[in-house]
Amino acid sequence: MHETRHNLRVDGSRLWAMIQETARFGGTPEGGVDRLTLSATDGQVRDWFRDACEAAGLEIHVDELGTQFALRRGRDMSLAPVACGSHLDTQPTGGRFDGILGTLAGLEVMRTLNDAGIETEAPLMVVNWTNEEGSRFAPATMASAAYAGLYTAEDIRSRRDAAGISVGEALDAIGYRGGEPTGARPIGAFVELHIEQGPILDAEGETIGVVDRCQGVAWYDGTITGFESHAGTTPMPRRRDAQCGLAEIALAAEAIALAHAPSAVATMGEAVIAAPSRNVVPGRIAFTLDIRDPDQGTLDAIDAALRERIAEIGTRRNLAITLDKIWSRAPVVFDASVVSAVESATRGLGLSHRRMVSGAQHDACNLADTVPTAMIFVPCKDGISHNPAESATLADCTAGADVLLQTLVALANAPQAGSTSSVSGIAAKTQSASDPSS
Ligand code: HGY
Ligand code: MN
Ligand code: MN
Repeated sequence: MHETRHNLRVDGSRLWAMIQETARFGGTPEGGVDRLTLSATDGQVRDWFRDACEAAGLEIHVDELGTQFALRRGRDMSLAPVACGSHLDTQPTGGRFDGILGTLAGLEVMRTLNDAGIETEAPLMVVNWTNEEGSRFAPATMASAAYAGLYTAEDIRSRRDAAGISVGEALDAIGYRGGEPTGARPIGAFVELHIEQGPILDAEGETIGVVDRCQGVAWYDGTITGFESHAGTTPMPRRRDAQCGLAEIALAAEAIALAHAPSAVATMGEAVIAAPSRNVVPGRIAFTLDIRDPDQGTLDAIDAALRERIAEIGTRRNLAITLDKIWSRAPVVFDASVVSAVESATRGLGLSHRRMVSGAQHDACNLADTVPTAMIFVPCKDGISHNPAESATLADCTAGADVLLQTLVALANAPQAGSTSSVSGIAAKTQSASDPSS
């Protein structure tokens, strides 16, 4: 039977158990997960994911950047797989759901289809993208960006962490430098389930976010060079205090973002004093800035305003300040047909929902460059994320996985001539598949 049975549902308890079970890899006393990409704990969860996928009859393939592709065969293996998934790496202060929900829900969908004996026309696939977070190695979403052709695998493997370890060395250390060229594996469509990581769905009491866009982002590395001097003997007017310069830059970034309220956000997430000492005026500081907004023109205006303010601060304080944009992603509009497939599946399940823009970056944003892509959000409590207090409910995770199931099967059973029109045909198919009344 080509159609998913519209009463087919995932086993939410089984999904919830996987989320709790994998949280032990890098689990923290606060109940969160600290599992930096390509760390030993990331290696452990990758092994767990590989074993669980193989136990579900999926074929595991690993590319040269360690991304794991778990393939479920379809009736017509000449068709590009319809994929889902997300990431299993976390922030150092990560929670149990960011990335993990979307990856494990994909596995749960495959298990549910196995239990129901349903085979799809096109193959399905669950992907664990390497280094979505960008915390240990920049940029974020680096593996899906390389898959989309935005970087070469060689460039990405050369990126180094604060300890000077390269991505290539870290891949080898956990045995995840795969043999498959990055980007070689076709994907027919990609749907990523993720917690919202913002407050909207939770505040409005909606169950599903039908994500049709993602805001743009710019990451900067900055340095401030002043002059180390004695804390007791250096008169205030003669100081070249890098720390005070940093403080002004942080407040300038905040003020510039507020000037573009309510959409723009600015964050100084890292600041490191070289050779810090309580009785030395700081002379050298490295810092980062993360700027986001749904509009590219606004991002460009913020860039110009930042550079102007930093130049003024440097001149007035006699500091040498550099600001390098090391990564940027323009705002993304997801594929209308896949968004419509998500919306139809959500309606078919009778779940409350709304359209929304993603505030966070995701691997889906890179996939959207080359593959029809959309996202599904579920609420997280108070919008908290990148914090051990990140939490979602079993019911919402289950609802999100059900929308993923219905969407994937409808996409996989729609005619895939590889053209946009065939993807738009998917939406109609989804309507009939998921809408009991049709
Ligand atoms: O930073 C982000 O938007 C993502 O959560 N890594
Ligand atoms: Mn994420
Ligand atoms: Mn994240």
